[in-house]
Amino acid sequence: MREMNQVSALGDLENRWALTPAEHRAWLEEGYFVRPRVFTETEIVEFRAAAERVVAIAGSASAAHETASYSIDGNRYSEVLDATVQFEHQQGSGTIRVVEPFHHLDAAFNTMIDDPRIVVPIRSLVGTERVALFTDKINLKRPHQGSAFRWHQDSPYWSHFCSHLDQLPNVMLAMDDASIANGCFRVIRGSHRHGALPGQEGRGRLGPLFTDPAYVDLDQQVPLEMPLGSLAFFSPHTVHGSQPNDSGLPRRAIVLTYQPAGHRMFKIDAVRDCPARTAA
Ligand SMILES: O=C(O)CCC(=O)C(=O)O
Repeated sequence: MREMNQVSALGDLENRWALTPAEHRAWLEEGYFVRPRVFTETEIVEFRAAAERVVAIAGSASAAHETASYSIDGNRYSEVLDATVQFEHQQGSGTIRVVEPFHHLDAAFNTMIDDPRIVVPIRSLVGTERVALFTDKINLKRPHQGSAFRWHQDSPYWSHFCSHLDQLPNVMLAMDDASIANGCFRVIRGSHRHGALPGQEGRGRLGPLFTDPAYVDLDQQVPLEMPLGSLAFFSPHTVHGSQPNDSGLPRRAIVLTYQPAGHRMFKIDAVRDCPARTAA
């Protein structure tokens, strides 16, 4: 009897976090949707602490392995601990802007990847019964120094590596209240419908990864102001970016990207499948 109750409770969880018809429509038509306050403040405080632990070890490893550092188009990167660490763009800055991937650097994140609040809707967006992690990033915009992310799609970045580009949904978790003032995430509504768009050829090595402005309809941009704990789901083809953080408040976020089960991750040569669906 107890076992039956447990199965039924897990089934309820599946139903509770399932994609709604409105979300499914928004996904198809607009290329994104937001679920506010999915994670509690207490959980987010723990994730922030875990994120700062990851940043501290990534910073120490980068400092200890100077030879792992390199520069592209004037920006500094470091390859350490099976992760790519990006530094802020100001000359000589030691402030970390992005760590990708990071889930293997703290147990709290390895558990989060399998959370039904994320995995249940993600299965519908991938379109398979079982899903796996593709890649994961911590994006940090520190007060008064977090730089902008230029308009881009993720699909061109992954296109040389992956043949299931249409099945790589992203989910962003807000670890701080995100507002226009602290450089919230922005999407171009409906831009995913055109697939992978032309990049900016002749604008440095990274230029081709940024979307040609002729294809970015700024009238359709939506700043995703959202309270901490919210999730923003967005398509790999959705053009997105953000403005600098000129405020005195941080804007930290996690972005997870999933794929059909059984495929290796983008930067780590291993398969990281999520648990199977629980029968209702
Ligand atoms: O965090 C942001 O504002 C932008 C994130 C982004 O563009 C990305 O992770 O691809």
